[in-house]
Amino acid sequence: MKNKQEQTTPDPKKHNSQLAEIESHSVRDTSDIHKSAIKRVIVTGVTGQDGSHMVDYLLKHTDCMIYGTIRRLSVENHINIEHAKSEPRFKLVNLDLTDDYSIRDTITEIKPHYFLNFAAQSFVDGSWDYPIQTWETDATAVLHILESIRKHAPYCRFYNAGSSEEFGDVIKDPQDEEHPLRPQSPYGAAKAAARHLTRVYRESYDLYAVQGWLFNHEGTRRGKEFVTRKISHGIAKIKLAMEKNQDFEPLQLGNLDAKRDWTDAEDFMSGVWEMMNQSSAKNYVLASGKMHSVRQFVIHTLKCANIEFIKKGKNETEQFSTKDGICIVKVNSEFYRPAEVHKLRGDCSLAEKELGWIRKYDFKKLVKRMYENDYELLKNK
Ligand code: NAP
Ligand code: G4F
Repeated sequence: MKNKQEQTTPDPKKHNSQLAEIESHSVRDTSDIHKSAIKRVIVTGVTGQDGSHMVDYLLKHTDCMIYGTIRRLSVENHINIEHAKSEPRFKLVNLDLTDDYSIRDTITEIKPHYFLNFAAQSFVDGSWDYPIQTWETDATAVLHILESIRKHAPYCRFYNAGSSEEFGDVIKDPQDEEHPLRPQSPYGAAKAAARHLTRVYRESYDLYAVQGWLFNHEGTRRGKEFVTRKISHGIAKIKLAMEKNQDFEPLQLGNLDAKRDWTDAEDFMSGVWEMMNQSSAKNYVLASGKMHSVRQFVIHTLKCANIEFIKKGKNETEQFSTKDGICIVKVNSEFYRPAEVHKLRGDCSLAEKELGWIRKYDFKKLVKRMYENDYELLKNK
């Protein structure tokens, strides 16, 4: 693994003096930017799953000063970063990706060494409902970031969160860095456009700009509209109702045949950070190399919950019931998508070889972790 220095836990004494140094510097002064003892990292999307995990990763493994961006919402949603807010090396700043002034101002004010862009309209299904907003957030905003970096902070290393959705209608299994982009959704198309822009800026202006291909990654901070969390949360709720002898509504899902390569989100953070700290910029696939269907995710979660079930029906009539015939999970075609990515499985051998990237959690551990977390959360509510 490269950049070992960045990987160690910071010495608190050294750290406080470095913090004092950073406070005494005007961030507008770029003359000694490379001499600065502490690197400044902008992380967008810190209220979401990945941004918040990246904040935790950087706090634990580096000395960096972290600027986490948030946008104004009517109701605060800081649950994923509440624990980090008291950290002196973590600051919240306002940035909305749909406002190019706010992107430019944030970059000119902070003069970051790294800009890690995790913010996005990240829900594939939603991208058919609001395609323009998806394009503006996931493609146009990336262009604004690249332009601001080029003009105001060309030394800044840029990461954009790319997706296996860009591979879309896949033509080989597993997919590696050579697989063509064949997106199937407005979301996938926007991420593919961002990929081209990132490459064009890297090649035209010699920027360190990368867009990794991250396959699905999940965990206890996953939004509840994504299928894994919808299942872990839905089945935990049903289990608690069963324990209290209460009635419950069945969990309703769409395409159970869809197959994904699911990894624990925490495992991806070291891979992203390594991608940012190579001698030259290169895009890598991060994935587990294992593929499971949505149906298998349901079955493993039911097993974690110790719920015995009988499976019957096919396609739109498929359902999982208790031995007494009470429906637990059923298909609802309302959750089918206008176009589906049927299967995704990543080949991460390049990242393993060149970045030394390794994972801690496999599929079963991930499912167990998610189910147990939701069960405890609901039980203690
Ligand atoms: P997430 O949990 O949905 O988080 C998205 C973040 O983006 C939230 O913090 C959200 O803020 C912020 N955001 C949305 N619109 C914004 C705007 N206009 N201005 C500023 N911030 C905005 O997503 P995630 O799972 O962490 O994914 C992180 C990134 O990786 C995304 O770019 C996603 O497309 C990509 N990705 C994810 C996966 C995966 O499996 N998780 C796989 C491949 C790629 P609010 O809280 O205010 O809404
Ligand atoms: O959990 P999903 O919504 O994730 P999806 O579409 O794969 O996208 C996620 O992974 C991408 C990486 O490949 C990211 F770029 C993206 O930001 C996001 O994090 O759906 C997974 C599969 C789909 O095939 C969907 O049709 O599950 C199927 N599914 C079946 N029933 C369902 C449902 N998906 C959702 N959300 N809800 C259902 O009820």
